[in-house]
Amino acid sequence: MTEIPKSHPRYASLVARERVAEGVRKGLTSIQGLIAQGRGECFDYLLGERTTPSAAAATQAAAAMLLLAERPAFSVNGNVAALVPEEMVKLACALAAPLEVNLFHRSEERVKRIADLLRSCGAERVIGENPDATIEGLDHARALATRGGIYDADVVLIPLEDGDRCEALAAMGKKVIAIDLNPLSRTARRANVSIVDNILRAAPNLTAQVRQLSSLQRSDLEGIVRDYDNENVLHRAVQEIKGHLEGQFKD
Ligand code: PTJ
Repeated sequence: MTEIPKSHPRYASLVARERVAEGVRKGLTSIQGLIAQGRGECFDYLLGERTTPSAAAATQAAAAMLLLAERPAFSVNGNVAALVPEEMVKLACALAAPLEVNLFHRSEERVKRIADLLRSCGAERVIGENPDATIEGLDHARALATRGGIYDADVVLIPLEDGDRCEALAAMGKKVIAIDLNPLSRTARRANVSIVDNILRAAPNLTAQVRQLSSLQRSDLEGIVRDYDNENVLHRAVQEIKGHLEGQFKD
């Protein structure tokens, strides 16, 4: 990896870029993952590279929804594996949820590499290497799923997901939580809860929220989910981008 000096004003962003590039070199991340990272970087820049108040509200609702879930499951793709493998394992452990490797540009070799990486980070349950079910409405490789994981889950966390799969999961009656820096994406608009934040910040924030809310009564968690309005949160995210941009040219 290229050594990035800590003093560089764009340190965090450049390190993330290096991690995804390293993911490609190690056979974890697809070449298309570099483009996805670039798109994410652009939206993060527009948001001011911070967790905005609307993202914090979405993160809290996501944590409540996950704590209420009977069968939560987390999807991991090549970008997620490159950027936050340890954080995904911590989150999965906090909720005793399986991590399912689920790829858009699927190759069995890449699935195995990602699964092995998650296990080496201490994951208790990693699936996806032997899919035994298909999600209706999707063409072949993207439809592959695993019973006991995403296929049977009532709540699914889908970071950096494609819009079709988000829609297909929602059509199966699942509650869907997305992490996606683009508030205008089909994924963000179709999910029940959309965390418009960089997964580098969103994953540890979500684990912290799960721990913090875990002592609440079910009725309090249900209240948080009931009061959450995803359309309003996406609208706020766009306003936060607008506010940040206007702030750049104040004087
Ligand atoms: O590993 P695979 O084969 O499953 O492929 C994974 C990618 C991400 C390449 C694939 O799912 C894909 O092409 O995704 P898209 O359609 O480019 O969507 C990715 C979304 O994630 C976009 O809306 C990006 O803005 C967003 N995004 C990218 N990087 C980040 C991000 N959101 C949060 N944090 C990021 N670091």
